Amino acid sequence: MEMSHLISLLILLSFETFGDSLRFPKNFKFGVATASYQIEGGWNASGKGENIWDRLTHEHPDWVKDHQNGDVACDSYHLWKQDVEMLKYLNVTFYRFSLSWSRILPSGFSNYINPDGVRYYNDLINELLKNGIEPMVTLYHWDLPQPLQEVGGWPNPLLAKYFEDYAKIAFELFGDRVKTWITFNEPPEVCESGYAEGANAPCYKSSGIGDYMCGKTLLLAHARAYHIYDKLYRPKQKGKVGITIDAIWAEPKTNRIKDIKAAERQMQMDLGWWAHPIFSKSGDYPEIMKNRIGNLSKAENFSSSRLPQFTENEIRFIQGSFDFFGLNHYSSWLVSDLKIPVNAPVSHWKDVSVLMQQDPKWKPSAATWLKVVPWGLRKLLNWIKKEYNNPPVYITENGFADFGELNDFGRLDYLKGYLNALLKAILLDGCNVKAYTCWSLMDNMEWRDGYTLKFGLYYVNFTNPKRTRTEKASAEFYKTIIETRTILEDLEQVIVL
Ligand code: GOI
Repeated sequence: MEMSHLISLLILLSFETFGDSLRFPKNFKFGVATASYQIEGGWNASGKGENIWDRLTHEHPDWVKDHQNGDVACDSYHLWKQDVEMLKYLNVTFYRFSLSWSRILPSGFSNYINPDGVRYYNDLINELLKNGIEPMVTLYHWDLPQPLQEVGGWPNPLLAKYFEDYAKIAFELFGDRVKTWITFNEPPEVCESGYAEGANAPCYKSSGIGDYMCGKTLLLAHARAYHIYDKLYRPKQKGKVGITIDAIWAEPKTNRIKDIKAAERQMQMDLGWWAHPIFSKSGDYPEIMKNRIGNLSKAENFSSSRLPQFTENEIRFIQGSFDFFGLNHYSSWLVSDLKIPVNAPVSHWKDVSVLMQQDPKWKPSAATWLKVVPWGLRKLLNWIKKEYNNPPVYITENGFADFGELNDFGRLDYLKGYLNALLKAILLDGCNVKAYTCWSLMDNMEWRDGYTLKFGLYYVNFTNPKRTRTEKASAEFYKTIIETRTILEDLEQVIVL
């Protein structure tokens, strides 16, 4: 008997014993996620334009840990039928994937639509629907068309309009079949990693300035896409539009007031930066964010706040532009207050002024930033509930990093812990969570980590030209959760058996 079958047998057996555990609500949805640059390959296939990750990895191969790139990745540009078979096997309700902007609009602008790009997504969407799987589509998962970078990228306010043009075309082309749209994946990463820390393409380093310009454009771009859908497409297509924000849980390191305040400040200035303008009653950036950056800017002798302001109309335009709250969550940090001198270089980190550490007792993963802290998810969901009046939340990513083992018990344990915490948040705390998405369907191109870190439920052989996919133990485990709508409590014991 194969190992994976043995495991699934043990899982099923133990359900006999622990069958009474709490269940996910009937209409709760389970899915898995991927992103275009990370899986598709076909980087210049049939008319696709160049994007900022193509440019970065081709010009600076050394930027990526293993000097690899997404030219072929999982080759889903060709192997999408296999992907759908895997999804079918997992029994997911939905599949979250992203569109490659430059595959559809090679120049980034709406002047020319690439028919082969459109055909690719039509084929994928139709195959999903044929198999009873709902498509959940992200419009922007970090692969900006290069021509839009040449004019400055997201800090350029004009990009909001070009994003709206692109979104409109996507709604027009696919909206008859796609009913869940995510405008942006992780604005904090787009603006912080891309324009402040220089970690992700386009690798700009303008912390405390460029990131805030980027943020303003992104929030307006999101709202434009939301409103154009509302006006032109919702009446007929009847879908939902939201945004996916990534957040850590910031746990105060001590119970001193200044650390409790620091942790709250961290939540407001990283998650609240994006969520407050859209999901709060009052709209606009959180007060604490406007005040701190405004005061610091003055002390630093700037003529006005480094945080560019919205007009009253813009505030109203952005406020309420959601049908759901997309949340990506992986891990937690211990946060304490940090005093940074006024004459220190300008940065977002200086604006927030906190120290972030991880508890050495937390279980590690293959990624330094990812520790296993399931209760952090429950606290985060409760924070969102309280702060934004319990909006419908779709968890659009959650997952674990290892080095690719097929018997991925670390991932299994992570999923068990986080799904248990989620169940408690839903059933005991009344958090309005409607969906859960595991990152990722399969191992893929992990941005700057290349192929060194793995998040997949399926293993992908990247040295085989056929990019063969093999199911891991976690795939069986997740499938069982989906089918039983409950979580096995005593998994470790079962495996020791
Ligand atoms: C997802 O983002 C993403 O959507 C998927 O595409 C992706 O595949 C998936 O993640 C898995 O990666 C140690 C300041 C090293 C600068 C500690 C502070 C590096 C850099 C702690 C704090 C953290 C998930 C990078 C959300 C960005 C990875 C957010 C997870 C880099 C660190 C840091 C650190 C820091 N994060 N991202 N980083």
